[in-house]
Amino acid sequence: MSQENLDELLNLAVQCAKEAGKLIVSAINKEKKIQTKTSSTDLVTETDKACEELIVTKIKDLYPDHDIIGEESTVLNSKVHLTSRPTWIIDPIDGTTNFVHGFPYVAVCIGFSIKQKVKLGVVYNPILNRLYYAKEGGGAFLNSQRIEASQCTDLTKSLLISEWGSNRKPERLKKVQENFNNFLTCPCHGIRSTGSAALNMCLIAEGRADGNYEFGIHVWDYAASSIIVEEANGVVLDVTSGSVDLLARRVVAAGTKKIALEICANLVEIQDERD
Ligand code: LIP
Repeated sequence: MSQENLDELLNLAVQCAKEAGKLIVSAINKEKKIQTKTSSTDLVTETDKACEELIVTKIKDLYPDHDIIGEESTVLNSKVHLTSRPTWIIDPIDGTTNFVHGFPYVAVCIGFSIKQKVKLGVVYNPILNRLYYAKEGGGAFLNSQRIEASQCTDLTKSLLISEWGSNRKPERLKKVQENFNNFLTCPCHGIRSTGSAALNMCLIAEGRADGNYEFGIHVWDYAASSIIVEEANGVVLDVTSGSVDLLARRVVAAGTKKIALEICANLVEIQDERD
């Protein structure tokens, strides 16, 4: 795909994210219709659905032959079909629990892949007005300013980010806690959680924190932000230390390869069914 085409697609993704952002801004302080998905802590609202519909309609209008994977149009517990074809990967609201509570870490995520490789990504927090974007080979940006990941190479001087996740099965939670304990006793300087996997990764891209890991997320939570981290000269890996696996439902992101590998080495693995 030529640079011009990639620019066109990036512009479309930004436009879609901004339009969806308007719906989020107008709904965040109002009463919401909340439904649950896989458990009582996995939420969806009418605004998630409206944002996804808006984005999908806009994309289909211009690129009817492209594939689309959207969080809310993916049937629960069904497999995601990420092929080599041009594919848009959409999370209309990453951080739905935050949205429900009016906690301002929510983001529209739009990624685009070809041959299962992410070519561009947009992550937009309309509440805090933070628009992150990147395209392959073009650097990463926050509100038009170039961003760079941190240079930290010492885990004991790092600020990490991770999440508890929405799956609260006791045996799983025990492993999540074990991972928090490992890094806290390492000791890293601290561990933060925003409640949005995508915004966590963007904080790595802008060098506000040094390392991030999360298990149990889905392709729409980390596809767009993965290229933003990479284009900010950060590192994105699978927890096995290999290349990132978009369907593995887990990711490690860091400013440097050393921190990324040390996070991988210290993690207790949590098994989730692949997307
Ligand atoms: C959320 C993730 C968050 C994770 C939650 C949830 P959603 O995505 O971004 O990091 O811990 O369990 O999956 O459902 O708000 O798009």
